[in-house]
Amino acid sequence: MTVTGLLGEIADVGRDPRRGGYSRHGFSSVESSLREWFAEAAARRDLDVHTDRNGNIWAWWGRPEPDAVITGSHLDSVPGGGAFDGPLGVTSALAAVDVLRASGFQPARPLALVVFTEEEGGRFGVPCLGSRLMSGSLDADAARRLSDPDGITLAEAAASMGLDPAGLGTDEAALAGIGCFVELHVEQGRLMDRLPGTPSVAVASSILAHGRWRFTITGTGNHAGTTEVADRRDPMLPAAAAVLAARRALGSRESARATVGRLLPTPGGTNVIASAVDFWLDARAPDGPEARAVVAEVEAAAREAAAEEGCELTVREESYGGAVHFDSVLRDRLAAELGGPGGPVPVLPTGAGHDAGILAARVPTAMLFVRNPTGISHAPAEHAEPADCTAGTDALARVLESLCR
Ligand code: HGY
Ligand code: MN
Ligand code: MN
Repeated sequence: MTVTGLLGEIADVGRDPRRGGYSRHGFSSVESSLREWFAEAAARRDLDVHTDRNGNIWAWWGRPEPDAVITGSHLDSVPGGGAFDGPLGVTSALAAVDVLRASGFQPARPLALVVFTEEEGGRFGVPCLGSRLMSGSLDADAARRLSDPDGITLAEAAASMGLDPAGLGTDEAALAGIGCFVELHVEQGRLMDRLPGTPSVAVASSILAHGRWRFTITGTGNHAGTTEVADRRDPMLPAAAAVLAARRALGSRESARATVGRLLPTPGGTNVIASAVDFWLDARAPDGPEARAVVAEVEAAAREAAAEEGCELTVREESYGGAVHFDSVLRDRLAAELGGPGGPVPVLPTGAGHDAGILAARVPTAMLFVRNPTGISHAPAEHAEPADCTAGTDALARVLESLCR
């Protein structure tokens, strides 16, 4: 089946009529039905399916043995996300298996597809949760204590999906079995679309250092109509100062990113001065020190404004990952093999985090990008043309065939 056909099979799962796009949060009933869809699609291809201790789903072509070639991505989304971020990598992997089977190919190395748990960190706040747990880059005890906005812990959510919470954590056996990992992903930007010839496929070079910091500002809840300015301790003002500081911090840093996309006042009444405000800063830069310098600037602005307003501020780092530079041998091999008379396919950086970025610390890892003509992602307008998606499948099939010889 084509990748477009496979995407069509899940096109109605998790649509978000209020936000538009898709809301497919980790550990939700929507994501569970996507996981069931994947398991059935894999079983229909005679792949042996199992779920690991961290909830990641594996589908093996051949016996799980060392030096396996792994490909896959994720099925969860951000709130109101696009149709391709994650699912394009998973459906392309299934479609690539169909291409290889149709050609009579028999892998000489074990080959597996994988769907990682909670890549967007939409429920428990830590992106790439499943690959971080598996690779040991997230402390298992701290992970078990992560809680969602309703106070449900990861341990409880894992148990409710049939996992043993005590089993969450580094999976050295799984890691030892991986010879290399290749993730195909829709490009989250317009670098490819701006290149001459608008190539369908590119190879990733690097990922920005990035993290998430939770700011909590407390003041005095009060009546919007009766409270005079002199009596106000309104946490919204330092919050506003921080949001503006995030943009100011990028002024001299052209490759850095700072975003506040989620802000929650308590209690959140129209005629109420908030007693507290929580918001999350997503900060990214080519290296860790620069990302942390951005955070420091925002925090300083928030502290100054909080002091002026008589509010209290706490800042907590919820996740962080350093810059990723993919395995240069694998990167250059893929770019050359996918190239043609005009030379290798483009090799491009990204500001988006991926499970491949987490695994890169433990195993040789590469990424393929498929062109996104809108350049938009994490929004309903995210797009990839069917012809480019097919080119992506063919590229992934060529890469898997080459790696599995
Ligand atoms: O936030 C990211 O960069 C990714 O989509 N998790
Ligand atoms: Mn994403
Ligand atoms: Mn993604």
